[in-house]
Amino acid sequence: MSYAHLLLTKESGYAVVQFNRPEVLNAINIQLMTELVDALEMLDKDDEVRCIVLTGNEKAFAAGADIKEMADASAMEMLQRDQFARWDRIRKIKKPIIAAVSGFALGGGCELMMTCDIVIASESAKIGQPEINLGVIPGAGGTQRLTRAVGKAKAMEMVLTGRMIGAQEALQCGLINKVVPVEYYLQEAKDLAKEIAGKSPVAVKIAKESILKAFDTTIEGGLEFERKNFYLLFSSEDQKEGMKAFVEKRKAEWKGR
Ligand code: DAK
Repeated sequence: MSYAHLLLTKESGYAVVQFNRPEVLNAINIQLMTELVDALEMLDKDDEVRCIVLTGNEKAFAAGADIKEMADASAMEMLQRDQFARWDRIRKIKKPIIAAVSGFALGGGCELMMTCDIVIASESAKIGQPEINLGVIPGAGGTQRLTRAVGKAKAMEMVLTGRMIGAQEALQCGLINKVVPVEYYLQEAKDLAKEIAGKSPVAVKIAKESILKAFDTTIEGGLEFERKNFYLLFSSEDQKEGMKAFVEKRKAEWKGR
């Protein structure tokens, strides 16, 4: 499968999807987004892939939606492009997605990063929601996911000023998982992907689904959902194998079912 704006590589147990529009700091145009959704859905169905790494390059993860593409659009055109539907499909990917972020992650780039499940950043990462400087507001979760991740105070500051924060500040406010020197951020993300790929695929998917449930339910509903999923896993071969392997003091061999 070849893409105009993405590079896709498969390694043992995981895949790396890299944005490839370096001349515009990986600005996300409709084609890139279409390709991204297509690639992620394809990898979600691929049994050889158990975890996905999403990355850009050292200078930019993604500097936002392509401003030139939407500058002259009318509200009706924006509605008809139905970009939200595409962004929503990323949220439905079942396998874990690790964002490996260096340089700019702005606007839609930051929103895409927040849609991922784990974020490894380089020390040079600059993260923000600068839409206010363009006369608009974030359009793909920047007022919602950011607020849930960093709290009202920080989200207000970032969205109302458009100011970027550095990797350390993003780490302190819980927006990302880890900061490493720029030469290691991608390898760190790959190592993590490999580690997750070594777990039971069925348990990993259900764990991701259960954690995400916490964002759209009450604690009561969430605990119920978790309990049912916990019971459900006792119908998997992986649960039998995992517990048997523990008792027999050997490494489990996951079947993914
Ligand atoms: N769009 C288009 N081109 C961009 C771009 C962007 N977001 N960001 C950078 N570029 C282009 C620049 O125009 C320039 O191209 P040329 O002029 O050379 O042709 C090239 O990338 C290099 O950029 P600079 O020359 O500006 O590089 P600097 O290092 O000087 O500055 C910068 C880097 C990141 C500070 C600056 O490029 C910048 O401020 N970029 C814009 C950042 C921004 O405002 N991002 C938010 C965009 S709005 C939606 C979903 C999502 C969204 C909307 C709707 N739906 C579901 C409906 C999201 C909206 C946004 O993200």
